[in-house]
Amino acid sequence: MLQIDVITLFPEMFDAITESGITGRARERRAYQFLPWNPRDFAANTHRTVDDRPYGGGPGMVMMVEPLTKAICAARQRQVSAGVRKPRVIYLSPQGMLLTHEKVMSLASEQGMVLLAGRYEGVDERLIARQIDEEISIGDFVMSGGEVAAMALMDAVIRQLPGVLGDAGSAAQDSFVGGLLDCPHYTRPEVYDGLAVPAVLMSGNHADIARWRLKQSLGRTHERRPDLLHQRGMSAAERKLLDEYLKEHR
Ligand code: 4GX
Repeated sequence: MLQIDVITLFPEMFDAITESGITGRARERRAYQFLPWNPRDFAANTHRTVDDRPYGGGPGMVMMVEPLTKAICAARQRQVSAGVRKPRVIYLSPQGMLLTHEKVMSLASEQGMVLLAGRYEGVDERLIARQIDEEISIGDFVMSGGEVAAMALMDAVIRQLPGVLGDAGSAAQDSFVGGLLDCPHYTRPEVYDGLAVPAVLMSGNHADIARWRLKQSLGRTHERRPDLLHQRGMSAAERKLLDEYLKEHR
């Protein structure tokens, strides 16, 4: 069972994923174990202070090294007790390397991870130097805290765990698995507000349908994420399909 410990000032926020949907069912089925740790429980004073003013001045507050270190060590020890050989400690921050499908798959193959979800302007750099193995960002934007980023990472990892998705929602069919964006999807009615479902999807010809879906994926990736397409490359057959797509779309 994957062990996930999270260091957070807002443990209740994580109910959003541990109690609902696919990630909630996966927890009930013991695909992973989740434990939050509140750094306030490790604070040195009666006010439970975990932040202080930044050296050098400026606005905002910085998370202190000591309560965070104690919380991380408690989480690490719990992971070791649960059988995790070498728990990775990950700090969610816009300064980290961007999260990718490849990184998600690699985390899903580990025994456990400790996530640090920070608040305020950031954490004391010496905490990062001594306790953090890896800094990960979920995108080039700034949120009010690391909790939503930690939940995004957890959700992406949990749905890759064995037995979490059935055949119907197989993770192998996801966008990015083939290095391309997903194709469009349709359900009833056949015509909505004058927009018909593409005829090929009503044809019952499974080879034609697969070919159409790949063509759409190639076309959308070319238009929206040319960086992904250049990174991945295309076979001669795919190049032909993309040329067809470009002809059909003006
Ligand atoms: N991808 N945040 C971290 C605290 C913070 C502030 C300043 C370092 C410097 C984010 C993201 C993200 C908000 C998490 C600020 N840490 N995390 N937090 N984008 O925006 O991962």
